[in-house]
Amino acid sequence: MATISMTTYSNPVIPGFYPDPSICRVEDDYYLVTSSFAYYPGVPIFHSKDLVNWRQIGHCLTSEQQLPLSNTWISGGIYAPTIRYHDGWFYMVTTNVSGGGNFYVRSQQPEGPWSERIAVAQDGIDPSLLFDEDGSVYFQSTCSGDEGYGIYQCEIDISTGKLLTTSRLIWKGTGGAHPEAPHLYKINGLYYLLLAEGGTEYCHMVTIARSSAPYGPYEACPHNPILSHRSLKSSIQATGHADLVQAHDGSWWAVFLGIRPVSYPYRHHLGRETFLAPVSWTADGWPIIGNRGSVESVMEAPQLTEVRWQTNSTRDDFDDSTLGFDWVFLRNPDPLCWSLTDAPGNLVLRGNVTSLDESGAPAFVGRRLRHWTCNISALLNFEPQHNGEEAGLTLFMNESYHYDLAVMLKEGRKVIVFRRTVGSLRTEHTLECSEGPVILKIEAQPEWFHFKIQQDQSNVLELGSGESHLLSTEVAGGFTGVIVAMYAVCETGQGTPACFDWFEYEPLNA
Ligand code: 6LW
Repeated sequence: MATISMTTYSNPVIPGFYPDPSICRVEDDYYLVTSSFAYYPGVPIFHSKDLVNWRQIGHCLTSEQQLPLSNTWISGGIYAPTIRYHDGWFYMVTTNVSGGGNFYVRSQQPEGPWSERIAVAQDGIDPSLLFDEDGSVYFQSTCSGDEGYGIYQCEIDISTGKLLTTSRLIWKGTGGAHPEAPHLYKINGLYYLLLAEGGTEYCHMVTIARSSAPYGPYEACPHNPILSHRSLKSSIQATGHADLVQAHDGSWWAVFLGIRPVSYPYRHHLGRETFLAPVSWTADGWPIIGNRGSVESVMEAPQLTEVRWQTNSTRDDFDDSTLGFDWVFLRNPDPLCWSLTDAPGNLVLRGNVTSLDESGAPAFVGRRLRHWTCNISALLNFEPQHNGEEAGLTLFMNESYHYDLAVMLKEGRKVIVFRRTVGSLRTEHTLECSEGPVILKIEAQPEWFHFKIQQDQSNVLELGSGESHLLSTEVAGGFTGVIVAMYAVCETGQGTPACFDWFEYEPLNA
């Protein structure tokens, strides 16, 4: 670990589809979790010593018992998580909107293993926890209850998740749409309730209120919103869904989600990403995020000793017995569809009947697209035997919006297919392909993706390109971001082994 003093840092601190961040501190260690929706394992957890340099140390949800996802839609599954530390235990509370509702898992080590699900019978999403000095544990979530839509709270027995009190409305926010993402803090004897309002798009904002008692009455901050880019023409938009943390040097910081639209009209395809900003306190005791509620791409760094982590190699040769933390499956994976041992040094995928157009669990191993400009490539050994079966790479936003570059058996011939699926529209280009390995290449630029192949050291051939904005959230909808994945499909259900020898992801002018 290198340690140097920092002067500035760049936002987002965790690029790519890592939304709804929540953070906690244990002495001089920081831990952060984000939403994961229909991807598995769920709830990635990151570690930092300086709030700027983050490394993923695992996932909180790594079993089907913790995370049942079958047939959930792509933006279903796991919504916003909260991570808190108390009395030697880490708690991660979240919602599976596709089964089970609010629950938490706990662990004495942040890297896990985490416990089985502990359900909490309060409705809604965006759950959070406050451990009070008197031993009370307050559970908040945003829901529509018998007192209308807003932030509800109850007390729970943290050893069982059981409710000890009824759920009561504590604040409806300042009047913005969708009051959500509550976090309750006890600071200098007062209870501060942080919210997101306006919806997670371009009207997003962070608001706050405080009270001398946990159930209120809450007085809204006169400086609200304490963070919003809704009226700014900034390269960073939709800032909201924040969590506060006091650093070990006493300074205060906020992590929150934001988006980086590529061009105008605004369209973003990397999803909602995790940003960092300093928090200042007004003379009348209110926190303000960033520069009077706005943030920049480059900001003054925390006065903490910088600790950089060894950066991941740009190439994965699949020589390990397990997949790296970057890799995710789409819903709970079929164990027969992937292997790191059938052909050592390869990731082997076997297509099942689920195609990329269906909400199931295809043979699919992917990672988040985290840069506007990067070169992606993979070496594939695949001699398809069943007509129609294919294996290759996909830039996947959801089942109706994805670009695929694959080796396929079409009418008995081995071809390369470049396919664009954009809503109800589909285009397909094919090119004859000889036997033997092929390198599949995707060159990502801010506004375009270029799809190329190379065989036998021959020249690189471009099959086609696709606009990034057609895979953007504004076009495709949902809460996720583009995933680049290796995949395989076979209508017979027993696909020919597709051996990915290596996968390379090289950011350019990051
Ligand atoms: C998250 C909630 C939200 O739980 O979207 O729009 C949900 N706001 O805060 C998924 O990110």
